[in-house]
Amino acid sequence: MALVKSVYAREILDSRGNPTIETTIWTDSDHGSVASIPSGASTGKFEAVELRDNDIHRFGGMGVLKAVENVNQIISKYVIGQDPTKQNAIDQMLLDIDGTPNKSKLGANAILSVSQAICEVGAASSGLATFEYLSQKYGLNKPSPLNLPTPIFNLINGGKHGAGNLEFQEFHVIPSSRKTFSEGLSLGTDLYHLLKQVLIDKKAIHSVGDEGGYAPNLFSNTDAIELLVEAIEGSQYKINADVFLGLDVAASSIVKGGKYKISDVKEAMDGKGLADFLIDLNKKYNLLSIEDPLDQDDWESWTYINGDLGKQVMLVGDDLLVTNKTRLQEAISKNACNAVLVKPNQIGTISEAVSVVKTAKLHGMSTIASHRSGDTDEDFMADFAVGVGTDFVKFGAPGRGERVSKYNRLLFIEEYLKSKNA
Ligand code: 2PG
Ligand code: MG
Repeated sequence: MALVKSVYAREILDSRGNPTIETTIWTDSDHGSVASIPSGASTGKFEAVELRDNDIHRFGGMGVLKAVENVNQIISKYVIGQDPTKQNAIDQMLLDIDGTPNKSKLGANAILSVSQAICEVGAASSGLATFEYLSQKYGLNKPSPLNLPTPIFNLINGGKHGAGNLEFQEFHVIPSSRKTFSEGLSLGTDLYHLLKQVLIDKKAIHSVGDEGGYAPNLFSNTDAIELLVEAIEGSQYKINADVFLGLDVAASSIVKGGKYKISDVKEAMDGKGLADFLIDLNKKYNLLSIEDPLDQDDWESWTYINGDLGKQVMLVGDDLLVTNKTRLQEAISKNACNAVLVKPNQIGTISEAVSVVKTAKLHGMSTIASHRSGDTDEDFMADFAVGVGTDFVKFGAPGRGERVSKYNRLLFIEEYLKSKNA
């Protein structure tokens, strides 16, 4: 049995040029792992605490030296000597050392960097790829064999990730899940390139936003959807057969005093008004999924929209659920949504994120493994998605290194599984 020999954290940069934490773990069997942690811009208010230094003289207060110190000075003492394959026990120990409900003492970024590195080194010391290890450990993709998830591509970046004029945060194209992963990926890149040409032809801005999607200056959110339709119509793919549309409204980022104001509608709307707007939008575009259609506190309107659209559309809780089992159980009891976005850094340990996937599956909900808008070249989430059998992944546009590292890892896994089953 291998035991943890060293744990070492340091500060690196994420894709927005902000500091983040990276932790390296070695075992006495000379297996190693390196885990870096992403960071959101449109964060839910119920997320676990991302510890920042708030020292305005370093990185505008965004430094993570306290989190780094918490790993090197405190957490490492407990983790050295542990069997890294005991993921749940180590995660529980991390929760106990922190002792707060939201990981505010040590920081969810510090804790997750260790939890994730433990997962990867546990896999390595077991002689398994991380996705195989997760699948064997948790058995969540049974009885079916290991499957590749369907990618959700964010081709237009609005909200807090874009140029400032689109209220909705993400405009997605989603290949039919009948396609293989690599077919889906090439569909995503074809449409990514065609959309750029559509923007150039319209003399619109075609530079990209935080997640690699374009961040054009448009008049309304509906205009952005129309651009996706135009790109698809100019392609070899059939809309609503080969490829579907989706949105992340990220409504918690646009709500003010219980009202939502979007450029498509003159007056500010209450929750029911926005839900009705989205119900109408769906009649026109037959959306496959709508993430965070309403604010994280607006349970009543979530239940209303889920009652209307829930049978046809994936209504995805991101800021609503924050990868938190208690919030997920509340959503289940209120019938508020039918799908869950899974971002381990919203909750802070791998085993808690796994238990959210497990609960969602038990209740027949769809699951989506997700990156963050500030990310690194870390590809762990690709292994996580395959290993626990999420239905979808959301890793941004098929462009920019921190996005394609994850898609490329899925390509590798697809090829690996094919050769193994051949
Ligand atoms: C989201 C995410 C990722 P952020 O809202 O779904 O796309 O954005 O990481 O900024 O919260
Ligand atoms: Mg979201």
